[in-house]
Amino acid sequence: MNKVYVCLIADLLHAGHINILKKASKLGEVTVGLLTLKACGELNDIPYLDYEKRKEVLENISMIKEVIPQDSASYKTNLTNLRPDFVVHGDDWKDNNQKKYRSEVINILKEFDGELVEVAYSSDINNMQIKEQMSKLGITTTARQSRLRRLINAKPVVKILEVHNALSGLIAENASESLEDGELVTFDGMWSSSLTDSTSKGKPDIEAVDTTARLTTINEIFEVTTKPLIYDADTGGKPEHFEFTVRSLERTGVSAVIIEDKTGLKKNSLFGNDVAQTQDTIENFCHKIKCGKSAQITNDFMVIARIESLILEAGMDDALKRAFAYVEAGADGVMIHSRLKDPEEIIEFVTKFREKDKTTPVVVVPTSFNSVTTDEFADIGVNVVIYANHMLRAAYPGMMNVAKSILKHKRTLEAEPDCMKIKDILELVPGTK
Ligand code: SPV
Ligand code: MG
Repeated sequence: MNKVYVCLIADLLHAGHINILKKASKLGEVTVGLLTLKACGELNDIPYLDYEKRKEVLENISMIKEVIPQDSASYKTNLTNLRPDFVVHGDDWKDNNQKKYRSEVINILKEFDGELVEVAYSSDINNMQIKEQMSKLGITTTARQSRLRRLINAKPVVKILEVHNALSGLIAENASESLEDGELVTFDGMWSSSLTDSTSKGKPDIEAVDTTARLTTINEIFEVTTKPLIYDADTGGKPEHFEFTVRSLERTGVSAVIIEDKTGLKKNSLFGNDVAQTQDTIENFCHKIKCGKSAQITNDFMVIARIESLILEAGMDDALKRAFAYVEAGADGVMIHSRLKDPEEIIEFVTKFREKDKTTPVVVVPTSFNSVTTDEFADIGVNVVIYANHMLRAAYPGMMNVAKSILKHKRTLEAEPDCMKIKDILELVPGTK
């Protein structure tokens, strides 16, 4: 009997999959290599269902003899072990982000005279279209909230974009870029920044905008988006107040909160020691983390501890000591911050932290050390990169220039090239017509 290998995610099974399996089972005994969450992450295609649930469905399909895990987007390990006579795949991978894996499969099959059989892919039905339709329907609070943990587990690095209103939320939701190797890149989620939320309300970043106002903004963002959101809760306030914040965030569907280990009147970290800022004691901050963790009611919500030792020039040893203490106290992740342009101290922190702790998610906010790419952060063991203020910083100069131009020219003719076309703004938000 010939051995046939088919690789699947099998999240949303449809007629296209059945067509491939029919073809495969005619050729011999079918082994399905089911992509694990990590492998799906490499393809930027995070399934709704976990591995075991997807496996159970496939195991009950009579055309399939066996389901084995494929732990990487590359077929290499499974094909080398199994040495199948045939690999069957839809022909859509000739031009999509799986192109390079297709070439690899062809080369591996040559080693033992295997053959690649490609089935014409039904263009009227595909996963991406189904997922797009589903996301248009919206998302439940729980599905959005749990998504961040799934993304962190699945992807080498999670990319988060700052949002300060629903319109910037739409950018985080929809912006995409096709890279040279065919990979389509998008943002994974959103950051509600204390700096840009306060600034867009004309207030300083000193915890002057209360949680209710912050949540109103988030609800507006959530009305038009489906991606997960990380909330910047500044110091988290008093532990007793932080417990309520955690509950409110969870109820809204926020995935994670980041609190920083400062106390007293909070000032933005990027001032560093140029303004008076006090770091909390390890003991107090651990207590606050514990209060937050015991207040949450879902398993998925994350409390992430932000270490300000490098910002306040308290040294690397202090930063590391705090990181380990905060994890010990129950933090689901650590964020390390720096205001130096040179990424050296961030790299040193992450490397030293990873020597002792291989799993706790590490978050960075590369506003100052902006030369490092997301891929480079992934390579040193960072899990989440937050682009923390760029949407608002991009919008403000554009608006100011146009306002000045109107004053100068006493009309808008000269400002038009710097403005979006009226036709485009009318069509920007679906349903305007
Ligand atoms: C924010 O975006 O509000 C942050 C990051 O807390 S930073 O401004 O760099 O402190
Ligand atoms: Mg902040």
